[in-house]
Amino acid sequence: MSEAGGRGCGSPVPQRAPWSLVAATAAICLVSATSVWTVGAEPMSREEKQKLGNQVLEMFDHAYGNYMEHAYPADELMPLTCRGRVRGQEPSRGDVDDALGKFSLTLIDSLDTLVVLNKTKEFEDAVRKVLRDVNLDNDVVVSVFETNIRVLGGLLGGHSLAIMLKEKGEYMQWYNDELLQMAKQLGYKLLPAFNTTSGLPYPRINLKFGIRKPEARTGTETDTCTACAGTLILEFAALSRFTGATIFEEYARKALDFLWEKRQRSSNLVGVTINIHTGDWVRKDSGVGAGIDSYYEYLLKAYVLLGDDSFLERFNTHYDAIMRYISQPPLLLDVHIHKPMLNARTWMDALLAFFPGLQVLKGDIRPAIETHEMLYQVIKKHNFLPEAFTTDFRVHWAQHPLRPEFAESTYFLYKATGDPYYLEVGKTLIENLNKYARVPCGFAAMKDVRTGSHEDRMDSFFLAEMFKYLYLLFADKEDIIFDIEDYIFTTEAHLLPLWLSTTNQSISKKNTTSEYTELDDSNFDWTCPNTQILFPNDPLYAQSIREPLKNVVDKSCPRGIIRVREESFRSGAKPPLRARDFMATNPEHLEILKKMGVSLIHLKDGRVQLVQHAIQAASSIDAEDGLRFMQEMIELSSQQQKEQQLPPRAVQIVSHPFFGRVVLTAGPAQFGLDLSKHKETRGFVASSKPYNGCSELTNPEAVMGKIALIQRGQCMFAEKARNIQNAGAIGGIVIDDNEGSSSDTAPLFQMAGDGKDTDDIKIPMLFLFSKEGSIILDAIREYEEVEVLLSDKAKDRAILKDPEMENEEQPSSENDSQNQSAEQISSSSQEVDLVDQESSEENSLNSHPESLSPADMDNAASISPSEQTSNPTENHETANLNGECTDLDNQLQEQSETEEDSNPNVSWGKKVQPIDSILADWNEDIEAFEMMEKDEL
Ligand code: DMJ
Repeated sequence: MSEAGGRGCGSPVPQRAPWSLVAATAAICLVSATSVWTVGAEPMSREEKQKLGNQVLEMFDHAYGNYMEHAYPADELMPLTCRGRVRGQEPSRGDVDDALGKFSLTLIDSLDTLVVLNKTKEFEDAVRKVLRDVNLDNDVVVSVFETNIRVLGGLLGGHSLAIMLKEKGEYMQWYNDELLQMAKQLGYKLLPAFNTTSGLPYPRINLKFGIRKPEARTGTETDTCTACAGTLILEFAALSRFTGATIFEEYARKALDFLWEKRQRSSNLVGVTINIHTGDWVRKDSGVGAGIDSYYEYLLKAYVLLGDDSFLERFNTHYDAIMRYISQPPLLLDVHIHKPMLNARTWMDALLAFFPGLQVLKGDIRPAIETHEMLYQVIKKHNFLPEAFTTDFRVHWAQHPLRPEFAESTYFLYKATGDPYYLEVGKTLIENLNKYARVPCGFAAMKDVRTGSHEDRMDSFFLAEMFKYLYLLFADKEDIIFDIEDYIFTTEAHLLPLWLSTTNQSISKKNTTSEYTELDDSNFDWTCPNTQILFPNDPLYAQSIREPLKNVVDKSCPRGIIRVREESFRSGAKPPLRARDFMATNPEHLEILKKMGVSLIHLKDGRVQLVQHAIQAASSIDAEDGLRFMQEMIELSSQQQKEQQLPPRAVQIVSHPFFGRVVLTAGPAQFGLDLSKHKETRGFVASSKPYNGCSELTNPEAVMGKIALIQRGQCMFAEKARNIQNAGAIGGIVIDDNEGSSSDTAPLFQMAGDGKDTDDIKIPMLFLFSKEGSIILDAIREYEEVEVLLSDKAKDRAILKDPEMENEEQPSSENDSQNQSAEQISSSSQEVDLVDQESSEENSLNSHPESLSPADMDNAASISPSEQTSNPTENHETANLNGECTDLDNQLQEQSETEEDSNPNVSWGKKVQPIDSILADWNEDIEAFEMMEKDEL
């Protein structure tokens, strides 16, 4: 046990005012609960836990080994092309690349994971490599936030465990604080970012030239995200306390003080982005996910690590607001900081999955169990948590970059409850990673959880966090060579020792302002002390909380904004009219519209337009309902637009040595066999001659019965399709002729017909960008015979397996999963049903003869004061899920193209303008709704 009294998963120094003991008691809960579980989910045997732990080790070796072999010293591994990602050498992915500083990011981020996973020898080697190879002085602009949590945190975590090992006397005997010296060097490099009047850091810095010098190419930004400015204290304070250089902790505290000062005083919430010079909130929406997440996390953890009450007081004030406005169990929904009863969006992002873990640390177990269970239901439906999903659990953004937040919360909930259910959850996560994300050269992010297609990306946080939490979930105390309870996890899961709380404390409180109102403790009735009693008395407690949520995802009905004013219910008033229920021919509905200040305008060309004037509403409550109704309509219309466009398809390489492990994102065609309605097409590939497929094929014997590869260009897609079909091909893959194009950076591409009847084309046609196409072409060069599966969704590898390949080498984890083929087959077919069910629900809704569907409204003429608001897929200035700012165009926008621009009959996937609206008279709310879809992902 540490000097700081570390207990549970990092507890604070228990020597404070009584009410500040909330977190301390939470930690006590964690310990007592784990030892009392007797009934409920079947306990997991020690052997099974060990087996799963070993599986995690094998998976880590696969990820780390491939990074070291094929990517190092690059920052990250590109697992599909099996090479390193070097910034500047790959097409830019926008702000995501700001994490890459040419400093061997993945190696540094993995350091303390090696020790947790008992790979001490490898740790020693890795530290030597960092000291020998890593340069922190590159002329590259990096994100201050990412560099802090991943690199500074990685070096400090490495240092913390290096000195622990050295003290134990066997490993690292040569170590002389070298990692700490590097951390200090990096700390000084980040300090110029804080040169603002507010003390909030600039979002980016040039590692070599700092900020604002001409060579720096950065320093003109005015905004940063709250998490970006508020997620420094753990690393900076640790750096100060390790080194005695107080400046780091001072700067981080000053930034936190400023954010606290700027909180919205009536709601006690903070917005997503803030102007670093004026302190004005730039984005006034507020949640617990992207852009804000780790600000809250660091307030509570700063209290735990530094023992400073002011941080707990701030956290509790915010937490009270979160539970009052944002938490709508099991959902967590963004609201507007000035009008916190108004939801700012109708979807949630995947980053909020860390929140149940934080609630455990706080001691508030019930909502943690509820939200976690809801997230687990979403995962069971899609195998992974999509980057964003709606309140009725449809996919809003289908990517999944192997984020660890859900595993993190699972670990903390297991620690808190001791309920073996959470071990089963962890087992599912392991199985899904092996089944769907594992590729021969590491683990690949999911490009689309619906199709199972991959992205050539394995982020460093996958090694820093995912394996740590999964391993710890199944580990017993004796499986780890040190006491994990003596450390606190940073947001990147780096370990900082709790004894820092009593070291070099001189900076403490020097700059931290204090201005609080005592909290009403009844807000925390259900916090740890209660739980402590509940668990021993009722071991089924967690299960009883989960039970009502078991079908929350599958049985959920489509819904838009879910918050309905409490006072409406209290007064017995009818809930407000929902956009989805609205029928233009229903007189009662028209009456309600009028009350809400919404008028229906019938345009000359037969289209209908809705306009709202808040001042014409019968009351301010009706005006608010009207605004919400308009917001729902906009959301519905944009949703429907998305649905009108064809979803991506998958090309899965099924032959040796891929065995279905590589899944490429493919663009659909608006003609030929529809893969979503028919069975997939499987066949060997063959290049057509001529390669552009623009005339009768000269090698029909080669493509007969195969899937023909054709190059894009020189004639219409439909013409290519006809030529290969005439030659006997069973399908076609068009490969982009623009070298370097990739689905990682380009929007989805749809192949349109030629403006004529294309019913004669019966074979399926898919489009691959050049990078994905090269993966197939390279495979042909290497293995000659390459078999692929064209489908709407990657198929389970166990089903795909060619009997002839039965004896081929498989990773051990896969062998395990293959033994369960029967189970897998049934679960995958169930999933298909769910998808069908989902789409048929939507069709029936839209085909209602009387309803004014959002599609009708899409065509309304624009009279909106703000055109950008009306089309949520255009011109998005956003912050991404790591809390950075990015442009969403590439991700949300979908293209549809033919080969020739000149064809007048072709549908170009032009954007249909969604409903335009006038939202005058209520400027503040207009801003809130403008923000709704412009969110950081
Ligand atoms: C990690 O880099 C950190 O956890 C950060 O706080 C946000 N999330 C990513 C991984 O998803």
